[in-house]
Amino acid sequence: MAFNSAAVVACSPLSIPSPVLFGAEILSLEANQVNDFSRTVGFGLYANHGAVDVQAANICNVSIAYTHPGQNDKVKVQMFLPTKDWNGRMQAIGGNGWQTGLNLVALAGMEAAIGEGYASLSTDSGLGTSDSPTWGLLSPGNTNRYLLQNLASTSLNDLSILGKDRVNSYYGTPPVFSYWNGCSQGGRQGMMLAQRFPEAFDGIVASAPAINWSELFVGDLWPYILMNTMKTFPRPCEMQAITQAAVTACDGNDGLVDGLITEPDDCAFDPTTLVGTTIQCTEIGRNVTISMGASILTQAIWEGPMGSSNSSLFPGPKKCTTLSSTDATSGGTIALTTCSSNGTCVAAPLPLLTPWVRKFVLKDESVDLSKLTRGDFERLLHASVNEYSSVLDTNDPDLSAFRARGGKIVGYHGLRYFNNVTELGPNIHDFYRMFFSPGLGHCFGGNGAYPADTFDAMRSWVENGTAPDVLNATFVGTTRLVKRTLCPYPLKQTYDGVGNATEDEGFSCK
Ligand SMILES: [Ca+2]
Repeated sequence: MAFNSAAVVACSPLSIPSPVLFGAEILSLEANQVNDFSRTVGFGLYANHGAVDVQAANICNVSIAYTHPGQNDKVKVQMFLPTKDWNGRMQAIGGNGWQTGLNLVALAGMEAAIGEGYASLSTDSGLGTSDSPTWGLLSPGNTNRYLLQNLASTSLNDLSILGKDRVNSYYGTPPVFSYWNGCSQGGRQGMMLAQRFPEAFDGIVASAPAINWSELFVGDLWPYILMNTMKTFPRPCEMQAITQAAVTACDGNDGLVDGLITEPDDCAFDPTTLVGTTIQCTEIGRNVTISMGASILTQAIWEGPMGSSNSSLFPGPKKCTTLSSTDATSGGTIALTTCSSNGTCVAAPLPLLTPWVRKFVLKDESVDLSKLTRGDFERLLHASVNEYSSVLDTNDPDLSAFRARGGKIVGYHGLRYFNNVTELGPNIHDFYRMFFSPGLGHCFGGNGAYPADTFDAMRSWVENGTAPDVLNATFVGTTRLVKRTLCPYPLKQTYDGVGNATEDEGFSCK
């Protein structure tokens, strides 16, 4: 894509005029030339892409600080503008966990993006880069609503406007195409943009989006509530063994024994059949026996939270999904325990969720969450949705404005919301495609295959009208399989029994 490189102005605050942003007051603008920047950004770090080797890039590094007058906030936006070899496009990088961007992962994504020629950018939404919302409570009983609003939505549209404006100031032309790239928090941000600010980006990648935040951040506390009320605290090895047995039992249901379950909802495995089974527990170096408590707990977590009338409050995780993790920051519905050297274990709430419950729902950091009853849980879930759904959740199925402006959305996982959009109108695949990878963890990792071409598939769709019929995914950290083709939901990856599955032969989307 050609642009007149002679029109590029010097990388200096003097030559880049201060931007105008409605509702904001610009506090500062810095611009520094950085030359010969090189870095290898590894596989999985640049969301929805493969690895990128950045070689001797010259960029203009622009930082903007601004405030929304009256809100006492200070938002930082940073942009990397390739001095030469700009590809004419802008790519905004989303956040993860409690961070909206500009953290180490987002910065790695921005650096990888300049290696591909993009003008890249990200925002901290005024939150800084702590991985916990230290800003959440102004005083006991009083939440920081303005910063929550920044996180939820406001800073995202600001980023698009500032980014396009800075690109125009620096290159003398606005970006030909503007893209959002995110997973998890970044996926939620992408869906917020599509729903509330449809003009902000031409194309959006929103993988593993946290769609129903207000429900999810209480709902995923369910295993913790169950463990405490059942007084059952299984070791990680016990939960891993149960999950592994479930995968083994249901693996072949999809026609191929490959360690992956294509249709977890169809897995009828009963964990209580394992009670009394001896397993080797590597974390303590001896054998343990699978308990009735751990089996019942597993079944209850898979079923999802139940209310006082035994009705479902919130859909559970797919059956046979892993309920144990050594990575406490991974999020999701897992039964996390911490065990002392004398062998006793206690339930550990997920670090991602506890600040939400304490600061935003209860507004009191002194509450002992281990004392919560099932009734408390039900009330908390209702309170969270009631107060915050309209602020944070991205479950509005009406994407008609984004569709009408020619926008395209691609991502993997996040299928329940896709069903809701489908109900509003036909031909959803004309602008929105989501893919499912059996066994793939949250954004990256796990046993499933990772689709590193997700972003480029979206870009081709926007620019050439080439809709992605499949995504090409690669298994990471395992030698048993190499690659697997992913299908756009609701089509399912089906193995016809012919061909070498390890070479991705014999699969079709049906
Ligand atoms: Ca299988």
